[in-house]
Amino acid sequence: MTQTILIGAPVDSGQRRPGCLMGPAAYRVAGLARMIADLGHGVTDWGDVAPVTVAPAHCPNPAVDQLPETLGWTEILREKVEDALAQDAMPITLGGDHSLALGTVAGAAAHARRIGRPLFLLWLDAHSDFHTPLTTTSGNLHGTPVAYIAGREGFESFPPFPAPIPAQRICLYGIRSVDPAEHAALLRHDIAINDMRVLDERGIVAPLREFLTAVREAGGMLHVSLDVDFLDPSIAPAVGTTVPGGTTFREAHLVMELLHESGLVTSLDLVELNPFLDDRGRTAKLMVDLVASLMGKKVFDRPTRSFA
Ligand code: 6HN
Ligand code: MN
Ligand code: MN
Ligand code: MN
Repeated sequence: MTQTILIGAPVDSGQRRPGCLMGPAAYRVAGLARMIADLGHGVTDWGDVAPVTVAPAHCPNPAVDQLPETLGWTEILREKVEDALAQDAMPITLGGDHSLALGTVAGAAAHARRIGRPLFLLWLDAHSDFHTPLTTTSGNLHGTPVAYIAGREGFESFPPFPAPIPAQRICLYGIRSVDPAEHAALLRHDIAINDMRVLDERGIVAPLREFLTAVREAGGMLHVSLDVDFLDPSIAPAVGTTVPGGTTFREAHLVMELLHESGLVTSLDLVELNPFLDDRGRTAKLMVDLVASLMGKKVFDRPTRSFA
């Protein structure tokens, strides 16, 4: 049994299509807390948090949008996730756009540093989110968290990331849309890039098992950041940045089932759900079902009998 803490993060400053701020409400309506409790876990809902007000910030790249708002979210979410982990609970942050991971992963990293354990990051996403505020052309800061977490330069207006995660501990999974500046930067970093080409060829299981083995052998903590667009848009339409060729229903569940079996996940983000774009709640419900698999829901508790 796991103690979970739900942190509502109605963040929409990381991109420009309104709607992500309704994400936490949609997860609650879809029954996230009830589902977690029914699986036998503890669940406490901290409600929605609000961003702190920060001093005006400047960025040399004029394209960058809503920097002070994002800085305010980063600060409060770092604090909340660190607090939840300090209570020995698993924080589940209900987004909100992906810029919230600037804060949530910082909180996990601060906690990991304090207790002396290495932190690993699994990024389930169509995008690499490896821009810095200096390289982004869209100006949307939801495209930047992995670069911040990996300790890239260009985040001078942000608080220094606590103990940046070495590239070897970061795994991108499901990637199929990378901007030229991100591509060039990724070539200079030793991050595991499991793009859809790799997953098509090797299958969804093998690369994940390899990563989980590395986490286990290092005695690591594992933060999982799940972007709705990891999923194929045909099953998950409620996201502003759909990219064709995403994971199927079963592939995504299998990822969650393996994560559950590993027992390694210590914190989780659910990001980029835009309920305004949803089709009768189906994306919100699918995300809740995926969390159920991650928290141990399965069809049978014993393996099927072999007829060999
Ligand atoms: N996400 N690379 C594009 C940009 O605007 O920088 C898309 C970013 C998507 C962000 O997946 O959370
Ligand atoms: Mn806004
Ligand atoms: Mn993302
Ligand atoms: Mn994405």
